[in-house]
Amino acid sequence: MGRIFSGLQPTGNFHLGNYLGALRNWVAMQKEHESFFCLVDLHALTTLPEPSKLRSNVREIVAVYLAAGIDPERSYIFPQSAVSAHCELGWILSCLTPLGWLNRMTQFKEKAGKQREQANLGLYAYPVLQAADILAYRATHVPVGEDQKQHLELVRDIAGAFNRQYQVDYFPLPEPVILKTAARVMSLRDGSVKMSKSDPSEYSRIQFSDDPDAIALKIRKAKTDPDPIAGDPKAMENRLEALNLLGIYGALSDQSLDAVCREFEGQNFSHFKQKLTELLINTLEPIRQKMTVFLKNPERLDAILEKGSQKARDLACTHMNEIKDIVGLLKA
Ligand code: AQP
Repeated sequence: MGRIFSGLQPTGNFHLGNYLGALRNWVAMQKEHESFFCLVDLHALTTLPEPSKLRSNVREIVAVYLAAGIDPERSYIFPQSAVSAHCELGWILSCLTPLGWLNRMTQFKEKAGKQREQANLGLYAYPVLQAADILAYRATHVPVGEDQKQHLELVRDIAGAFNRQYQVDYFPLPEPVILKTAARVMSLRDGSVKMSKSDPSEYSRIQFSDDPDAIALKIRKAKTDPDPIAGDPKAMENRLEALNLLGIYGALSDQSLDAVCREFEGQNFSHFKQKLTELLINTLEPIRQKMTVFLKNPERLDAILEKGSQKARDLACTHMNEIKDIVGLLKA
């Protein structure tokens, strides 16, 4: 049995990509691993959210976790900011991280875009704090979507740099767990960019807050093409939007893309979209309903966060004392 660490930013607009790429896998993995599921609110600060919105997003995300099937009796749910070890370790690791490694991070390049000079240091240093998030628990497995692959490779590099610098075998090199299906869910409007919270168009993503009518409308409006579905995905290589919808169907119905293409071979997208809408509603509507119930009981959500924070603090603090000893700092 290993130890899992993963997290979502409480930045609102939780979407199908977050669910299929990350959250759904956590639910499955929590049965076999000691699991720490964080709400990475310090990372969210890089977008300078409105304080009251950040606070309400934190509760909303706990409700998302619980409604999707994270079991608070089995797994620990807590806000990143409740455990000061993340920042402390972040500093120690930043002293071991060459700028060249950070300069290669494509997420920073994409998010900073042309405003690179105005981008904040937090956004640039984000992957080092992410390394600290994971290594503070000496986690062995990190279930994420494919867009996080490069950051996870960096975490392994930083863990290795620490072990080499101090001649210890302290940090395990955490394994990214990236599923084959729906590891990267694409925008419903443009199959060449990933579905994301910050896309200005709501029609680009299916959100957890969408009711069945909204889901049906978004799928109806989702971009496709006039050609019928081919029996072999290889024959659809350049039809990115079509492949994305078929991939979502496959992930939700636990089938390979090949199997989905065979099932709908020769049919047009209007029929397929109806089937996809049904499947999405059957999966997401029970989660949305449960979220509403959880959100009506904020005391319970706060108690779950408190319990998770206590456990996370205890473990991370034990590790921080060992880490301080290794690097030559006085223990607390
Ligand atoms: N489109 C996606 N397909 C599959 N997995 C995805 N993830 C995100 N988008 C997709 C996975 O969800 C987790 C992200 O958590 P986060 O809340 O820290 O990420 P984020 O960057 O705020 O989410 P977005 O939607 O990616 O936002 P923006 O608009 O900022 O780019 C991770 O495991 C990620 O892989």
